[in-house]
Amino acid sequence: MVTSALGTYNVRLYGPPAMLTRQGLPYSGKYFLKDSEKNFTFPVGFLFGTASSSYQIEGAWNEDGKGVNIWDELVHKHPEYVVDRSSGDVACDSYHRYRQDAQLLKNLGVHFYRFSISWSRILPTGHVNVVNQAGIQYYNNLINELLANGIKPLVTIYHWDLPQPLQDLGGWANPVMADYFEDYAYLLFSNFGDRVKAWITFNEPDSFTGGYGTSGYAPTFHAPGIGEYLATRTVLLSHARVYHLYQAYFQKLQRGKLGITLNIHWCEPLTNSTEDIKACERYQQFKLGLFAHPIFSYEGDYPEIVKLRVGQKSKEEGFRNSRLPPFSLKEIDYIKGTWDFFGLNHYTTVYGTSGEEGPIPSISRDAGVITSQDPAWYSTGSPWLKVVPWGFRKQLKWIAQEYNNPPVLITESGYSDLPNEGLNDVGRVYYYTSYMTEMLKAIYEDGCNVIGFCAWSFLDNFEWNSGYTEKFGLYSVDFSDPSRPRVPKKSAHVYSEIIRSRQIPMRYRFWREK
Ligand code: GBH
Repeated sequence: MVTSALGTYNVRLYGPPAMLTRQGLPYSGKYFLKDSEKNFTFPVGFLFGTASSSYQIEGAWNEDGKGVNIWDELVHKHPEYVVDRSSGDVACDSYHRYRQDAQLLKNLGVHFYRFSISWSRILPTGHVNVVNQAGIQYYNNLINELLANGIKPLVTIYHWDLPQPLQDLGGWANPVMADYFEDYAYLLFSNFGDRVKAWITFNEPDSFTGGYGTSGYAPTFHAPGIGEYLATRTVLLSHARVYHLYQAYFQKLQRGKLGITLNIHWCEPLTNSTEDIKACERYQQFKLGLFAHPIFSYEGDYPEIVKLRVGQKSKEEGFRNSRLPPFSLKEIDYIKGTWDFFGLNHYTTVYGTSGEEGPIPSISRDAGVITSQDPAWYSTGSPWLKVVPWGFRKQLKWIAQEYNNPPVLITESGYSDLPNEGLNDVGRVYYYTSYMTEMLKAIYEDGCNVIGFCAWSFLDNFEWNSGYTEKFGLYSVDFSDPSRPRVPKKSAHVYSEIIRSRQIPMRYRFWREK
């Protein structure tokens, strides 16, 4: 039995000492055997899981009293936003097939399953005035089924599917949303907290706040350089509210852990010029630091460089105040330290060079970095996703140095099938084995405090604006068959072997890097 930053698990815990500091990396690695065998073995207590999200897998979009959320609304009213004009109306039908899902997860051997709760399924109006008991029942069933199969639930409270009635009030651009998010979280802790011991408030705010700027994500509200910052502010305050709520009313009894999941690509300087090195640092600060600095740094608040650049640009553009609304000292203090672990989604790497592109105003111009990728890097089925294992190690080291080595849980990492890759998904096998090898180097050689790894995704599913054209699953799903059969890909077998042996299998240790 071990108690890690993720809760108590039935494995022994052993990890690198947390002795990195902001000043540097004093950790020498001398406590770890340097032989190659050790370097391909996971620390005892390291946890494995796989992930999904409600809108992407559940289906049953209008069943048993569920309300309409912003993705239902987008795909029904504007099917042109999804390349194959598909929707999550049925998706993997996990609403009806959760028992089978739990069985497959058991076969995989994962310690935990990361899934998200559909706010509208529980609160159809978005508010607590109407509680949909069928929704509560569904998540009770899922949680109980997982626990019965020896799998711990890791619950994401918000993975992008805001109730439409709350969007009609402005969604995350409206600070009042913090009240409603707190009400919703209170209900979740009260109903599920006796069995759920690990919570994530938000999945990837950098992604979904894009829905207030330039991206095709719901609510596709276009206010670049303004909307994202308004939403960011509300999301950070909402996260802090829920952390404090849990500490004040639930922690003593339920003893769970709570964190947030942030996403970031590693940004490698295109040249070794000072300008490019600085540009890549800005990339980290604008995309990760914007959310991580207020929560995980000693000082709190947005990163200095972000406040400085948005302030300057806003002035140049004729705004009276910075487009990045400031936090009060009280708010800075309130947000700071609201974490038990750092959830990280990491997929890929980009090159960064100093320069400005995009609309005026925009976050992209505020950041002042132009990104590209190397055509020589291995491709996947997603244009943005290249297989760059070494970037993962650098990213982990950056986080350890910047935020004093917090416990990092990899809440997502994954690969989308190349066309016709089918069940023999060797590209995904390479992705996972090479990324995990780099992660082990970060743990053993750099002293990074990585506590677990979660593969995105459990099943092929509804990949947002890409519909069903990009497949991230360890299991393939036949979306033309009403019974949505799930079949393990080669990578599912390899992942399972890794979890059971706690090692990178010998035959995958010698990939040549590109
Ligand atoms: C995650 O986002 C999500 O949490 C998950 O729901 C999703 O299924 C998974 O990854 C796979 O994508 O086409 O150039 O506009 C990953 C981060 C940020 C990646 C936005 C895609 C759009 C790139 N995503 N990005 S582009």
